[in-house]
Amino acid sequence: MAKSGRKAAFSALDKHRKRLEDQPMRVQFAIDPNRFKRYSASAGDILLDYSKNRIDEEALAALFDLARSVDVEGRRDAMCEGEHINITEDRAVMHMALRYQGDKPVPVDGQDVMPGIREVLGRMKSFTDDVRNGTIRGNTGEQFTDVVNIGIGGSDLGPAMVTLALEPYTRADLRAHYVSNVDGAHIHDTLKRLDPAKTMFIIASKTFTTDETMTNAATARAWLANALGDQAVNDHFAAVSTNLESTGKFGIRADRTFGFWDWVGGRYSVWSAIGLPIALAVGFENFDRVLKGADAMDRHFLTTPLEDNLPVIMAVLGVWYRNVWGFSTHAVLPYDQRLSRFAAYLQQQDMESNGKSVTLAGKDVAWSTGPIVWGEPGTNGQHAFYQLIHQGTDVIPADFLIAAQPHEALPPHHDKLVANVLAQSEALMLGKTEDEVVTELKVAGMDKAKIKELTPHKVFPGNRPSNTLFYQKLTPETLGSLIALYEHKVFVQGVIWNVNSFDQWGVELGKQLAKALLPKVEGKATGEGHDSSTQGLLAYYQANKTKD
Ligand code: G6Q
Repeated sequence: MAKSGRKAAFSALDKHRKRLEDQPMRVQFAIDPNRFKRYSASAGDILLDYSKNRIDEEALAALFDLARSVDVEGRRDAMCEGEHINITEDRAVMHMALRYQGDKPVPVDGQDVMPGIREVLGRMKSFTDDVRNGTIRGNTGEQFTDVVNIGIGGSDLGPAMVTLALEPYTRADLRAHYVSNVDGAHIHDTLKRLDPAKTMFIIASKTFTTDETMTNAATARAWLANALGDQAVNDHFAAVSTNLESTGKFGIRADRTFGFWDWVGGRYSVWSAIGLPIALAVGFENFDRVLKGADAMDRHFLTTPLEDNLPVIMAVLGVWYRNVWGFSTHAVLPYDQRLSRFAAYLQQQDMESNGKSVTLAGKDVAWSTGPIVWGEPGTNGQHAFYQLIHQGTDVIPADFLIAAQPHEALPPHHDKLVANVLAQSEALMLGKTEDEVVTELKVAGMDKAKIKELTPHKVFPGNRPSNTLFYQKLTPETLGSLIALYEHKVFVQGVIWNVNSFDQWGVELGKQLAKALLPKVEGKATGEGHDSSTQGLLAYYQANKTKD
């Protein structure tokens, strides 16, 4: 579809918005007892209830028409077939191959990538098995008790999020830590509790050039060598990278180096050897279950008609709110404490992929693209920012996530958690009218004048949209499926917005900027040529960096 075509398509959806403005969800629920049945779908054990959205059959049909008209299905097939859909980096986008469970060849640039993937997975299995069973030990013969993954962005967020999510599958005697920030506090506070003789480091970097990671790796190496001698580096370091020359130069032996490929984007790399710390923490079998769960979602995405396709449904709803209703943020609210880093993970996934303002053809987009994604687990969020979601001036579409079964037998915790998540989405949808508030206050025995004064403050507009994702239990398979679900949602939205979801020039810019400023910060060069703000801040730093 041409650029004007997309713009026209978003405008054409406006008539549906206008119609639905007069039909709040609470009215639609009242007149249609089948609304939940009509607007829910599932994939495996994941149920998506999207009935609490500002939609009706006509609006939804128009949204699926839009997805078809921009050829979501064709673009999806192009991705699977290894086309270089990441056009600015001239790369294929093949993270689905990393978790593919079938036996067909998966060609990229004329070569089947599956043997290479399986070879690395096999090596990951034997390495992680041997560390976990004590066959591979530290330089002094001690069994490893702590693994420190040093990486940032895509080489950190995925494994850190997954390790937290799969806590029930971890062992108390083998802990995973994640160091990412170049702020020395991060590595300092991590290492201060660790014993070098029992600590293994994984240096995770696709490029093996990222400054934060290389700086942290050098500090870790010095810490280890200082305690155990230089020769110990050999036994205590592993690397995950596509740059095998640089891992070798760093001194990491070949049999402790795990490769991946340039057709895996950083934020899509948790399925690759970047998952090594996950496999160490929860065992390779459980890591493999994550892959299997993701593959199951891939099959769903690739084969289910758009109308029943979870990622597509979530994608078109997101486009509906972003481009037709003008809502600019999207909240991810897991009622699952172990998904406490899920929103942060999705923030990268979504905002780095679709935070773009030119089309694939390099022209300015004439419509809004990726929303601001944010969130925290419930119920904690309820005692903080939910106020704004209920009564603020912005409407914030939200995804609630909840398991039917907890991992721990601690009644009544889980029933209470479920009661809270259901109560929130219901309250957001229903709101509370003036009449309801007045009746409530009268019943509470309040006098007329006070009721008049208080009522406007206690009214809730309602009609605030949400999806609920209900799953049986947060198992490795379910987690894999959930991550893949959001990956595909972001992909579909990128197709609708006509942007390249697979490059990240804003991130690359950050990698260059600090390098140029460092000599000036170190005092080896003056700040001349910079704006007066930067010069003033540099001067403040020089004056204060060593002051008592
Ligand atoms: C992800 C981004 C970015 C990247 C980091 C780390 O898609 O490109 O977050 O993962 O900048 O890069 P390296 O793995 O190369 O160190």
